[in-house]
Amino acid sequence: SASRGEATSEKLWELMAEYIDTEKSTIQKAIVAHVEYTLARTRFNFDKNSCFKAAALSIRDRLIESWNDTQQLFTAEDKKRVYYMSIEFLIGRSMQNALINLGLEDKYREALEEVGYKLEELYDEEVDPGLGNGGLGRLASCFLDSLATLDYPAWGYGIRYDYGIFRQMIVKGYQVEMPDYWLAQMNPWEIERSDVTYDIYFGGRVEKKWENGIEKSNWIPNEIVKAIAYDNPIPGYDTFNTINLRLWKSMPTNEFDFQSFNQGDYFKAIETRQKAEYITSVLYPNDSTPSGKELRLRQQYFFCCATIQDIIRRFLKKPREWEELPDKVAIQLNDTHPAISIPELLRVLVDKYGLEWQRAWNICYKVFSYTNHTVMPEALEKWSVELFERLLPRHLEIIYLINFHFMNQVGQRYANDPKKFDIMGYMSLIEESRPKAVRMANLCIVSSHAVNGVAALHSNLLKTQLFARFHEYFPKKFQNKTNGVTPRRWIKCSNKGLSDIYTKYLKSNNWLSDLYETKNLMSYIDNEEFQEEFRQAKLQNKERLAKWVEKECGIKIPTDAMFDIMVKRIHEYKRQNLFALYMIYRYFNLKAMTVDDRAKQVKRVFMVGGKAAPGYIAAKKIIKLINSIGDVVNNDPDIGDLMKVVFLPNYCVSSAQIIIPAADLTEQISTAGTEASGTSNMKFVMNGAIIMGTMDGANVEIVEDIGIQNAFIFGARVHEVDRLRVQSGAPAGSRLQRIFDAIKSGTFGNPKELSSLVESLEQHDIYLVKSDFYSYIEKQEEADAVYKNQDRWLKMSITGALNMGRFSSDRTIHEYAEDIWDLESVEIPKPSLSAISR
Ligand code: F55
Repeated sequence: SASRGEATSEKLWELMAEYIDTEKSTIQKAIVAHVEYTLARTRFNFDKNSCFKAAALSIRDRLIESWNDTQQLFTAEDKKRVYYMSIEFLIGRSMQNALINLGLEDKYREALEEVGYKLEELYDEEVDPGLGNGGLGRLASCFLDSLATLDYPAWGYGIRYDYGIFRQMIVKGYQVEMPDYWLAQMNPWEIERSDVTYDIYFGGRVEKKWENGIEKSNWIPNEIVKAIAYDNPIPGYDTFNTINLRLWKSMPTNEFDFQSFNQGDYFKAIETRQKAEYITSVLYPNDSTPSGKELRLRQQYFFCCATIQDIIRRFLKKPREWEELPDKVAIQLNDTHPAISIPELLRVLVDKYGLEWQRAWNICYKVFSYTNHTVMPEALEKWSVELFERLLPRHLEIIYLINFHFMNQVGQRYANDPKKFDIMGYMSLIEESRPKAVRMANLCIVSSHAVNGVAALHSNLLKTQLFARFHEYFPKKFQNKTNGVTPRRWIKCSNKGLSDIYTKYLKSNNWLSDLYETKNLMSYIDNEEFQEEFRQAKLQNKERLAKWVEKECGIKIPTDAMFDIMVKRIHEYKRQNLFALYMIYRYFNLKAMTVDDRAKQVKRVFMVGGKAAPGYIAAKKIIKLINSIGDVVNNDPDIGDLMKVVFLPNYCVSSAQIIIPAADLTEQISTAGTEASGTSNMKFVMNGAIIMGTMDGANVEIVEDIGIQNAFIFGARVHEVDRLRVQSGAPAGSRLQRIFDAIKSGTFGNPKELSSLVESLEQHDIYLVKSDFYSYIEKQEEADAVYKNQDRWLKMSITGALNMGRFSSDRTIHEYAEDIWDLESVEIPKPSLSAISR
């Protein structure tokens, strides 16, 4: 734009500079122009929603400016870029984030106020794009925010689903899933790139022919679909850099069904076209168990194939040696969902560009790296060989070839080991089961130069348990990259009170780009004014949530009660059931007390939010149980405000921004060794909540930094879990048994539906709910005791919040850039407006 590139017209520069200056009137003009000419509404009569859209479009104009400059400079500088490939990006709303990152929130607020609109109300007009399930998808979005903020040359690649994660409704206590057609209204942020399209092949067969003594493979597909790019600008904070999230949508190709049309089978031809469009229709709502469905594999290949073509096209803009690819391109695989990119890149190098196998392999290996997000073996992706062969015959051959070479090496390495064949069987990319299956994690480990877990504990488990053999074989490949979250969205956007405190006492906004700065405020820990401001900020957040709960659930909750919150996907390993058992325990205790004793108890509001995968029966029953507990407790006149139980429907990024800042206590209670990291734990503590939790995932590192005395830690440690599992059929103990019996006898909901929840604990209890129960209730009592001493509680809460520097995703991304990607930043100079309109 203006200050760079070859000058053609001074006038043009002047006009551009005027259009993006930050005068109030400039902002207003842009908005009104969009109301009239983009949305075709009248400037005298436009509603809140058109005002939102017009404002969003005016922000997008600015983003396009910086986005273009950024891409131009990335290309000119020709530095290495990282491509973050993820089948999910849980972006959440964009307007406030964009304004904050551009430094224009106040300007827009003023500009809109004069036109008669409240900025905060416009924020609520935006749909919340839910193109992800949970932590994994949200992590990808926090990473993009940090990549842009740290000026790294980076792109995100993913899928533009028509239907995001389902909208959860609670009907009579049950989860009901509604389709989330988030594109019903225009998406003001995206830019359709009808010029950026690629052909994607499926099916068919592989032809072989010999050329100069080398066997050549030619894939003859029997299906072609088109991928079309949609670009989403991602602005960095306090920088002109704006990076790109490119999401692919599937479309039919015109050429291909020409045949069917010609043969006169009109309906067949239309059907083929619809099948092509269907690929990117819907996000799979499983957050741990892979579906194994053909359509899912199609989605994976579709977005990987388009992405690899796009990356190679960009690489080949200049004449280069293929060996330069790893100097220009790093590809991070967010779990195994994009793993098919590996054989795809090899296929392109070998079949299309004629590289020898070994040469292609050496290049490929340096390009890819893989992040694992789970230790649970049943969550590892596998694809049946039969399906693979039918859909991607050439890729299956390539996977067999990778495996052939790898198995040779493993065989040599363990030549004299009596367990040689067991070891080979375990490390093979192919599971010799019935049906035979491709192990996607093994493919990723073997073909990447780096493999990382997402918290220290998790990364160690990968090395010692899940991938122990691989670690022995490739000891240097394994790394840890503890997750982080962006403080822009998770403090600044969500918690105005706390943000104002930080900026006031630190006398600058620097903490937003260097979260370690907040620990300097520890010198104020005994300062009463500071304490009072912190307390007030929390209270206001609680009032905001109470309003939201009343509106969404019709339940009034007291804001002088302790807000005890657990929000995350519903899973047995996360143990929402343990939380529910504690609610019942507390309710029974209250009921057994005299009125006088009751009056001395800490008031608590228990809140649970989260979606269950539609096919996950046990998870759905847990939702029903919690709602049933609420029905009993909330309507018991003996209890009143002493205790409330609320299920927060449709937990999503935008509701998280209201829920998390309001928590006093947060439940992070997964069985030790099951939660890879967790990221809401970080968001909660940053916002002043205290963790009630186990020594699992990133909890371990959080308490390392904030001090274990500033959290309530209970339960079996990871080294004890295996031993305890052996005894997990043991009886519950009388206090817990009484709760089990109450559920089984119908005190909370229909026992025909809910007894199975109890029985699975009585019989197997693989997540150690029984064995952790008593240490859990002990810690819960301790939490009450501390809460009674509000001074002490406040200090714990403040100490936690101020010591979370390490859990900014800026720190995480910096480590990836240094240790895995070998990436340098490229800062886009801010165009100086005066220089432009000189
Ligand atoms: C989605 C689809 C499939 Cl097939 C499998 C898993 C998922 C998914 O959403 N996983 C997920 O969210 N994992 C979580 O990743 C977070 C980010 O690393 C971790 O903090 C969290 O512990 C982990 O469960």
